[in-house]
Amino acid sequence: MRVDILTLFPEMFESPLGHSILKRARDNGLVDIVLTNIRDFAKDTFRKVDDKPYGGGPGMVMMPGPLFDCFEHVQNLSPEKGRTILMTPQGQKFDQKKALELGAEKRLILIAGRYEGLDERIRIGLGAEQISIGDYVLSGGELAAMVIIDAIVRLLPDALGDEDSAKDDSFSAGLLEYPQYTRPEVFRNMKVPDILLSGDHAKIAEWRRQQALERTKKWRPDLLNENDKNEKDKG
Ligand code: 9D3
Repeated sequence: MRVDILTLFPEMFESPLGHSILKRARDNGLVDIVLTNIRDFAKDTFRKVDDKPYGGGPGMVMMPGPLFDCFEHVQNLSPEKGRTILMTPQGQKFDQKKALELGAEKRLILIAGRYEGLDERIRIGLGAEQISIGDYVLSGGELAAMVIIDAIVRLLPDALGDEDSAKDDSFSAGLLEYPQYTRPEVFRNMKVPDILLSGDHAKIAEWRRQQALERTKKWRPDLLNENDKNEKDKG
């Protein structure tokens, strides 16, 4: 998979993309991530990419010219057309279902904006879909783009080590995680549940499923579907 990122702050991406799962996925060639600085496509000597809003109002607006030129340049870096995504607070909310869907694409082109907004002709002219990562205000689209890349790349086949499995992820199963324990057996008077030490794997699996269900009911009832709600407390 190839992911292009258009941004005014390419340095912001270096650390997240240079560690752990994302680093390994890149090193192993599972994903090719290419950063392009929108400012490199500014037309004047001051490298200006924003301007005052027509009609007045606070803040600055991202100009269409540099972004369009940047986009056209980036698109031509690879023959695959790709799916273009504009990071904006107005977008559809990103979730695990969207991560799975985007993870199946051959190429993504993510655009991270800054300023109070983008010139409306960017949205219209690029024909891009818009994605938000949640209902809170960020300073720009960069962190949102990183969230999306992280969620997508870990789903690529072979991105995770053998120990890990995306199939086990709580949101894939639709439930929160069951409680986990490691050594020591007793910590500050709190004991590991006996069942986990019993060696009875069928019982352990059933206990974990029940715990996951309880926790989801208590903490995230919005995640439960009708089947889960109707499942009687057994065991
Ligand atoms: C004055 C109205 N603001 C909209 C709520 C203006 C505004 C605030 C913050 C415009 C852009 C931004 C920067 N945010 C993003 O670019 C962004 C974002 C977000 O703020 N929250 C969740 N997802 C995203 S994706 C991109």
